Amino acid sequence: MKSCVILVLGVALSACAPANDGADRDGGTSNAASAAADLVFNIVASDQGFTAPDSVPAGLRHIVFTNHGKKVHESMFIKLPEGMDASGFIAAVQSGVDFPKGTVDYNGPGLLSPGDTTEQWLRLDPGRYILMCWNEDFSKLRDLHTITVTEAGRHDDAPHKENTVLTLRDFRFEFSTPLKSGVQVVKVVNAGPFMHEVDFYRQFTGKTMADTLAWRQDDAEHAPTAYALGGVLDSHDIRREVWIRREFLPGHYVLQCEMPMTVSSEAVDKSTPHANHTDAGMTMEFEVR
Ligand SMILES: [Cu+2]
Repeated sequence: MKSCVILVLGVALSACAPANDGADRDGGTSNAASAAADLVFNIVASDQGFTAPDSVPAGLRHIVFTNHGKKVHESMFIKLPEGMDASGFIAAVQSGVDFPKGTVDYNGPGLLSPGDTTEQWLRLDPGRYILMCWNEDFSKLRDLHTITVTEAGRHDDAPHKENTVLTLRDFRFEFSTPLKSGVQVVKVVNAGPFMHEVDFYRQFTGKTMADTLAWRQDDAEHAPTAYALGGVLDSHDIRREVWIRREFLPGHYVLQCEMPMTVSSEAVDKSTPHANHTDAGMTMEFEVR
């Protein structure tokens, strides 16, 4: 087991207890070491919820997302409309609504395996937000972490210069230059007009893209077939740019967009399957050497 230390607004927090075979090798130590150089906005997921600051200044924020749970987790920023609190949001989701009326998606780190850590830079506007993991059993959702983004203290953290740009298109992925091994900065942009997201997976030895898509389609029934490396979740404003920094080990990779084909504030019958962008072919496989 490796161990590492992340600086949380001046408070040292021990982190990174890998919970599955080898997931820690993807960047826990190196990412955390680089993150310690400046003040970061730390989000820690567990199987019960999130630990994160209650308040943060607006602007381009440097986020470090760590998964201390036993399950794969993500952390979407969702801006709440006036008059809606976290319990109102939960009630809407439990009624089958993926996009409760008036809420605005603001990106966030995508699916991440237990024990792993990833960094991201994304822009937050003033308002009230909740952190949401869509990889959950919504019937059991009780409490969501609420964050107030303040005008006071507004500033931009500077992302590192990107090594490659990943463009999300209708319905495919395009790198400006091939992704290399090592610690890499990936700038993610959306060419639209659809909203998109990207999840990064490094395949377990011998697994195929079909295996990983099957795992993701029915997470509860399948053992993982790949390490989930923390991609970029969707945003209603498709012009937003997000930077990821993490270590990419040599191996076979799969990208996937799980965005629903229909973005609606109406309740959806979850008992029948609904098409998403993966069904429209928005996947990619490639090798990192
Ligand atoms: Cu998509």
